[in-house]
Amino acid sequence: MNKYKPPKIWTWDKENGGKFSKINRPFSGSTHQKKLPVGKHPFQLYSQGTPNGIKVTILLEELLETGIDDAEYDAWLVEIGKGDQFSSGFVEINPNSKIPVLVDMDNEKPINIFESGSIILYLAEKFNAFIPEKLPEKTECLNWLFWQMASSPYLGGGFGHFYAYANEKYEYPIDRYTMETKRQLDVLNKHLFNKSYICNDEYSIADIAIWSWYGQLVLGKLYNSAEFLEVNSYKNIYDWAKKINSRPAVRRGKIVNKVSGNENFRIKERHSKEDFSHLNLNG
Ligand SMILES: N[C@@H](CCC(=O)N[C@@H](CS)C(=O)NCC(=O)O)C(=O)O
Repeated sequence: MNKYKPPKIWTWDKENGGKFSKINRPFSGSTHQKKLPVGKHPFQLYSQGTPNGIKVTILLEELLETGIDDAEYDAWLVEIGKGDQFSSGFVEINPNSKIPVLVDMDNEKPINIFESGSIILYLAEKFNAFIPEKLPEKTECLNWLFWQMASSPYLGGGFGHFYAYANEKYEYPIDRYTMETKRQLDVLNKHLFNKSYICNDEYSIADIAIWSWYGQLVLGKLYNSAEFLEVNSYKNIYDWAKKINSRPAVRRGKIVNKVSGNENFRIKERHSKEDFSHLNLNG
């Protein structure tokens, strides 16, 4: 039986907290002065290749794939494990100190966009692509985009944190968040029954957002948890995830700003399509 009794007032214990204990703090703001680099393209992305980060690089690569050259971008690495998200330059464009952040320079005054859902919605609307035009279909797409934004914190911050990152493993939070993660997988698996894509049989930003978390999870790419969660039992998600994984833009987008995994399939920074040319991304 755990003897912990919360004190009257919580105090910050710097050493207690697992993988991110050295960088997370109970307040906001910058820890050091540093300007952000700026490249030559219309979009400047400050990010890391996490599931939230790759939503944006996948969409930018999809836009480029369809011939929209105005979606050219520089992707700068913000290494969150090293605390780069607390630089003065980063906090100026996102007071919440979380990647990804996109800056649209193609405007009288640059537009800062944070929250991955807001970024991909902005891009889809700006280029009128990967989002349905008519309100009923668009609403269906946004339902699922917001579903992902609201659901994944239970998967990442809940399940992923306690199952994979926490120093000590506790049954209570792992049970609670595994239950919720499996419930979400079941919702998605049922939704994808007899469907090619998340909304209206049309590949959209909802697919990109959901694939980055739940697609990768079911393909065994997150938290070393495939067996524990029995991801193979979610057959409709698996088929959909495989299909999306084979798209050339997804193959490029998912490796941008990556700092972990196979070293041969990582692009630290992306400044042009040539950055991928030495890689065989067909396998
Ligand atoms: N809801 C936000 C979440 C962003 C987020 O949590 N980013 C993580 C990486 S995936 C981060 O920057 N973590 C750094 C930190 O917590 O200090 C979004 O979708 O953009």
